[in-house]
Amino acid sequence: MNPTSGGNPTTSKTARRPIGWAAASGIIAAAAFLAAAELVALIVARSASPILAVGSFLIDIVPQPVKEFAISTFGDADKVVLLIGIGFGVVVAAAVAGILQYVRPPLGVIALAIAGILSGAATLTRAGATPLSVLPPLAGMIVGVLALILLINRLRRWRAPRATAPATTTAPTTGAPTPAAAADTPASVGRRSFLRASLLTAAGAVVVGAGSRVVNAATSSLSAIREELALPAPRTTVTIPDGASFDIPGLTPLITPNDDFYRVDTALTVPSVDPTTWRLRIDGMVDTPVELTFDDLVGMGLDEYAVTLTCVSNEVGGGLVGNAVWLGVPLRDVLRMAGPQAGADMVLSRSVDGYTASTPLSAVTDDGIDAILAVGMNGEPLPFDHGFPVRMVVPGLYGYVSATKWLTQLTVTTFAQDEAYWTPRGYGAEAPIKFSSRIDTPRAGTPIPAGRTPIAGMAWAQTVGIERVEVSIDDGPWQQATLSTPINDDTWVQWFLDWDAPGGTHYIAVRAVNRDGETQIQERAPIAPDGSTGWQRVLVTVR
Ligand SMILES: Nc1nc2c(c(=O)[nH]1)N[C@H]1C(S)=C(S)[C@@H](COP(=O)(O)O)O[C@H]1N2
Ligand SMILES: [Mo]
Repeated sequence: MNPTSGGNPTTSKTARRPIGWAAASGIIAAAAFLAAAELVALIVARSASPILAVGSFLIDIVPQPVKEFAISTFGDADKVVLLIGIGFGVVVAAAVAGILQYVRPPLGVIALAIAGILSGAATLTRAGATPLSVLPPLAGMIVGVLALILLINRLRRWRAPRATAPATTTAPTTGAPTPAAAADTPASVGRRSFLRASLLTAAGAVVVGAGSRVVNAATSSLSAIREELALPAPRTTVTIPDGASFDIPGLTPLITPNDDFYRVDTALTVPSVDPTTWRLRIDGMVDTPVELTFDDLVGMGLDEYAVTLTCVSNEVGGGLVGNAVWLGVPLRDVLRMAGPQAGADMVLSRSVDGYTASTPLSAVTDDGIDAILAVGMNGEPLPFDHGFPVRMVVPGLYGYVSATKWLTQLTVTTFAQDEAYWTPRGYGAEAPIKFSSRIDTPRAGTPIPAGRTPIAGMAWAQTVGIERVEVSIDDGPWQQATLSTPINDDTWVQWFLDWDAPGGTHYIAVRAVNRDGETQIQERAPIAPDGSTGWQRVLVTVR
């Protein structure tokens, strides 16, 4: 089977091989280091990829003449050459670390730790570095050290029996041992265990590392595209009326900053959609199917709309509600291009990731409802989390039946014929927002000092408007709160009631009345199938 193992060379080969395997272990541990770092970078600090940080650090510290030499010699490929150089350096250093860990433990671990500290320091020198930037190299260091210890220990276990009993495992005169005999020796068990661990670690590192880097690179070039996206100026803007917001500590701001806006979706990773290749198809029960590019869409003219979004999963008093100034195009104008046919009663909107929502056709075609395709949110292109480049916003309907992000298709159809993502999962096919009110301050669990203090919060009744908000203290009479001036009927309002808080514990309850004269439903309902109801009542402590 193995004609070369007839003579004496086996001795020297056996002696050399563990060093080779130790070097390989070091390289695999380094791969695990980089892969873990890339994965954590993707999650917490996109620009903190250690290998790129070290690369840009080197670019920064390299003397100008060397830089010029590199550019004149390698041209556009200078960065590739640099990365290959670093890669080569990493491989050599990692091999040395592996050998050190085998012959002189824990020198290899120490070497990896130093690499972790140095690359962590390099990431901190980068522009835009935050304290989170040290996490990728730190995670890499931990994973790399663990991998190195694991592999070198297995390597040692494999080599140990061979050293003590070499004669029993090989038969130099007849060649290789029989497979059955080999399977039973401690050496071959050790060998298989080492090789399996090496292979799994190496494969895992390649898949995780390369995958994370590719996703990171793809989405960061998209970040650049988003950053440079010049949306046409709005033809009309939202005017915030005087008295639209109160300056009360603890009260939610009237407009929710994008970073604070709640996020709800089924997407495990945020879809990357390039606006230059984005298309919106409008099909189904229409006279002429239409396909729009991003430029077609924004070319229709953009206007600002202030709309408060609400999630069906918002519990009474909860935070899954936010208000933004959206920039977009009326859905009715877009649908009119295709010409919905008689008999249709639903628009099934579809996201690039397959998510679907069922919206009543009337809600997106009625003149009185500002249903839009939004491309901007609070003065910037839609954030990736919130549906870049195009999403739906429909006042008065819960997000899951109306606010499709990363939108790519609108199919005009019927409720009888089609159903959306959440419909077979226990949620209503149609779900108008149940108007509600919420207490922001004082909060349960945060004691307040006795004396004058505002009770304040938010209330919303999209498309109808809030008529008044009433507060009851310790189940006493309902007192009318002061409302902020609404931006429009689609946005929430703030409210407050001055309270001379006596010491002790008190119940505060709130309810709203909408402009149709209806009082908020008192009876508690769970979020499924179509939204919670109930009056919020909090227990506050006054000291
Ligand atoms: N593509 C897609 N769009 C989606 C969802 C989703 O899961 N996938 N969730 C919807 C739900 S349930 C809500 S409440 C809103 C939330 O929008 P936001 O994350 O921008 O606040 O998005 C809607 N649009
Ligand atoms: Mo939602």
